[in-house]
Amino acid sequence: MKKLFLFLTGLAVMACSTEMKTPKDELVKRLSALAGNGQIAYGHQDDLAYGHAWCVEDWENDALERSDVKAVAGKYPAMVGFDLGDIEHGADKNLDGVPFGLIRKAALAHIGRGGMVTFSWHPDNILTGGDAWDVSSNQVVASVLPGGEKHEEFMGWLQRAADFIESLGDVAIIFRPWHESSGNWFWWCQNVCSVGEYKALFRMTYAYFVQERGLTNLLWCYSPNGPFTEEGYMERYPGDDIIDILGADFYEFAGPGGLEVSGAFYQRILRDMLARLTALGQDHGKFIGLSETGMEGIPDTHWWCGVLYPVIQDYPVTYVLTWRNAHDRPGHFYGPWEGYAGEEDFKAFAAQDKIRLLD
Ligand code: BMA
Repeated sequence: MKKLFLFLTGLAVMACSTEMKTPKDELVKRLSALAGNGQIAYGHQDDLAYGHAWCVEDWENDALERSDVKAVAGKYPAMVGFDLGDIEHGADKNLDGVPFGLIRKAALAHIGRGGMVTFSWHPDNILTGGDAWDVSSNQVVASVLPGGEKHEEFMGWLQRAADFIESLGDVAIIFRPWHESSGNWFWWCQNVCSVGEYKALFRMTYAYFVQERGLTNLLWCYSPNGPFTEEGYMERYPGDDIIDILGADFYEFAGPGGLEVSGAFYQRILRDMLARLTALGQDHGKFIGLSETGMEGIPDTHWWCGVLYPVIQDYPVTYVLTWRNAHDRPGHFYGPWEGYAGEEDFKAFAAQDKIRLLD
């Protein structure tokens, strides 16, 4: 506990002693305050772009005031996530059909209202022509690294992603590329690339964005999926010099044993993960975040207060982001919406002292 206190005090001192000028400084200060006060920002993917049964149509003329979270809890989430998938092709819309113009406008609107924004990225598989989930080749990461047959083309993909981020102007974003590397479902996962290749991919991305393009307002999040051991988590860690947030992704799945069993299993794994992340965060002087979580369709109507909150309340996790409420797939939702069976439970979760929505 003492170690934790010293670490948090250290972060707070770091945040207060320097002159607060850049948007990145402000975001660091904000995360330090959350960690220091034992509070957790609630985030929701795509929150301002669409919800369970609606979607922003005419985004250029829309004030973007609709939000499933706000409809239930009266406030926007503290953080909104968006995905850059398909930006690599110069597409108008991302892989889920969200116009990039809308993503830019929604991100700026949310930041303007005092919120935080995070970007993930599911780029296609440049070697096979498949999508991010195409793991049919174990040569993809090697092919995009310097000397690889796809390196130049891939640098063009990084350029388009960097162009988009640059187009937002002087705002700070939490950037979380190459996520869930400990899984086996993306072309950058551990089953299809070596430790060295993964780290090189991450560091090449960082070097291009930050050193070459001068995108210095990003906070970089590394987010393997759970469960993991400390060694497993750190095996592919790109390095303290480039990572700001130790993230983790982990979902609950309703298994054959029923909700009670799956809830208890999720809690056990999550507790173990957050305990490890807390220790790693202290050792490396980094923020920690639950960068993706949820339960598809939230069949457990007490999931927020009965399953998630009892675990996260015990750890200095700065934010928890639940995945998207797809407007075109009725059962594919991870956040609350008006009329969903667990509305009261979400309201009670949002009202907890430790949980921050956008005030
Ligand atoms: C997944 C699902 C997909 C989506 C992808 C990227 O978890 O929600 O439908 O395309 O995320 O947002």
